Amino acid sequence: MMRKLLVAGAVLVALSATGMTGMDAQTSRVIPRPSAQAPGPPNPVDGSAAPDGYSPIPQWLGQTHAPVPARTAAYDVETVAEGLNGAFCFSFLPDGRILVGERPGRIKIVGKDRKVSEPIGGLPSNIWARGQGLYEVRPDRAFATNRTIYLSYTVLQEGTNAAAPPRTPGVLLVASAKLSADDKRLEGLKVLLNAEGTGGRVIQAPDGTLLITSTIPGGVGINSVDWPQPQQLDSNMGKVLRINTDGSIPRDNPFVGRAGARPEIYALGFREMQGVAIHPRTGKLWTSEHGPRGGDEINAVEKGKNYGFPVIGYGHEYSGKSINGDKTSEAGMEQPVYFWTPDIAPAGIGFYTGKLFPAWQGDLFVSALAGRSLIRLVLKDERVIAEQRLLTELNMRIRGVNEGPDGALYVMTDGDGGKIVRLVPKK
Ligand SMILES: [Ca+2]
Repeated sequence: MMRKLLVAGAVLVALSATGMTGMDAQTSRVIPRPSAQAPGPPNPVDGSAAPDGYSPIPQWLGQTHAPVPARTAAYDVETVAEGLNGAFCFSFLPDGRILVGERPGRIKIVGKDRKVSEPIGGLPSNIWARGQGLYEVRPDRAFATNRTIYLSYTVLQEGTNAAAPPRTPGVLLVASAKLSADDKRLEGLKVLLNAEGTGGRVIQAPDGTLLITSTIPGGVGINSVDWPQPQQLDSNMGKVLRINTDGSIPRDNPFVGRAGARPEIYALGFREMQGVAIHPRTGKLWTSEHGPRGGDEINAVEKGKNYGFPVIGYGHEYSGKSINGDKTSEAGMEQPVYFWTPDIAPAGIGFYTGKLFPAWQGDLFVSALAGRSLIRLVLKDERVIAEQRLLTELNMRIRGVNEGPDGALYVMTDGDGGKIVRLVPKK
């Protein structure tokens, strides 16, 4: 099985080296996937919080287990929306309404009256949602005038036996569409990129380009050493990718023109990034990343750089085995800004710049699934100087966090019966 995939991969690399580019090459390229999972309990794709006593040594004081902050703020929690099912992402429309994507393949809008709309129509009919699905729904920064939104979702690649698919068979596509004037349908859907990953998010950079995270297979029974794609420039998996909003490749991408390298690649060496945010001052992409077992990371991503996976890291295989002899650093590979071992399973992240909580300005907030909390990281440039866990009183898996246009902090919970709540200063 693995050999067949490798041979197919080699043929396709040869094809792309002959100058075959664009969607034809992307759809004909065979993207490796793990074989089907043995019957048994569900795969904990969001990571395992099981501590195994492994406690890797950080590169500097404060790269993990930072002290609690000196300044805190008291907050009240108000419910904004309820009854979400499998919500994965949310973002604000310019008028303050909230666009929500649910992973089974539904987009809903939360009105200013806090009512949740029916799912909007016109989504791609070929979304593969069994264990994968819709990962991103995000308005263009000029949505008010162009009505454009960007989506990422998984589809079965050509030739997959849908009756007996491999594990995480879906490949990640990025598309644009326009939201109809009555907010009821997507129109003019256009696929922009085959990002190849098992999942991933999309965010618009300050220069207008789209930054995409493309993840590799993970979970119990999958060994990191079998998935070298994050270090391979002929694969889009395990990367941050960068495209223009029409799907074309920016000419200043770091590997444009390099033989055998995918021109979409912006940075490499990642595992499973579920959180993306643009730093409000530097304009740099920050990501959250699930490590395999431990080694969950926050990274500040720079063009052309290598973030190390699976060569260096702070986690173990799910089996408990070490990865690459527990190597945590190497020349030419970037360190995470911060890491957690054991894992918290970080999902959505957001910077806070609002006026309602002066004590939180400039902080990064991280949703934690297994960690069942909202984590506040106090930053000094690209170092963490304090860590605080909020919303532990909810005892829920937290899926997403974003600052609202009103300066409140909005937080979304995971699973069925999920909700969006708003943190405001305590009265
Ligand atoms: Ca890393």
